[in-house]
Amino acid sequence: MSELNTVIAERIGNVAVVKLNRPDRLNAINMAMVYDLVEAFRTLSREREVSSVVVTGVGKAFSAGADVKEMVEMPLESVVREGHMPLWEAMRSFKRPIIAALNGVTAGGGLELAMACDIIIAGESARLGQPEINLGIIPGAGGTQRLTRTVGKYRAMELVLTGRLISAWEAYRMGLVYKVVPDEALLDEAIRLGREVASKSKFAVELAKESVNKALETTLQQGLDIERRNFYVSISSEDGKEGMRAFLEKRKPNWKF
Ligand code: CO8
Repeated sequence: MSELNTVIAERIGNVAVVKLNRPDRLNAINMAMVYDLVEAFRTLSREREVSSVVVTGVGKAFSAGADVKEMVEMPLESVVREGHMPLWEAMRSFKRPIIAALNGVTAGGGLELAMACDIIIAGESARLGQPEINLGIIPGAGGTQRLTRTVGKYRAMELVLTGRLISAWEAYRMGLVYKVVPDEALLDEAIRLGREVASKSKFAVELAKESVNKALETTLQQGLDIERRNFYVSISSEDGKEGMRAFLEKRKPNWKF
């Protein structure tokens, strides 16, 4: 992978690990990091063997959000023109699962980055929230939308209006993270999950990921239509036929795609 300054990207077998790497700024997301993340996802999307990506932070934070020092100086025109959109587009078009492993403070744009991933797992010392209100601003990349769809209006409203950071366990009880593990086990657990996904048909995983994500983006009927279409595709695909035959013949499937 080409030289990245604010992100470390490495491969552990079929799983890629992307680490936000501005630990002295609690991995605050500046424009350089936006472009490094875009580059990392673009490169990984071309690497066929990579079956899933784990995103985590170096040091004691996942990310404390957008870099306030940079943001306060940005004229409106630059925010609108350059903004963070390339990052969300790169993640949205990435077909394989992205697992967020929250290793500490996950705030503002940091939580929005986590919520743009497909699965969120947290170390027990993680603290999550949307503290933008304390800066006199509001969330700008999913903190009022993805959060509300995930935890419901009243919990989201409390978090967005007070800026309170919650513990990993409170986030778990809200359904905002799927699992809490001891801090020292976090990365291993995220990679283990990535490896488990790697053992499935990549083609089926892509169809499944797209279908689940549509549940948050469409009406129920549109989501059901997409699910049905993807189901038809899966049962007609080579891997689908292979998986069903392998089950009937009591052997391990041999995935091609
Ligand atoms: N931006 C820039 N620098 C930061 C940020 C940040 N978001 N967060 C922390 N830092 C810096 C601190 O200024 C400090 O620098 P220094 O050592 O020079 O004083 C260093 O990182 C360490 O931070 P703290 O000493 O404050 O660490 P604590 O453990 O005491 O506190 C907190 C941790 C509570 C997380 C605290 O740092 C904090 O409140 N940070 C700001 C959190 C915040 O308000 N985030 C929201 C930012 S706005 C946003 O994210 C909008 C998103 C829009 C969409 C785009 C997303 C990509």
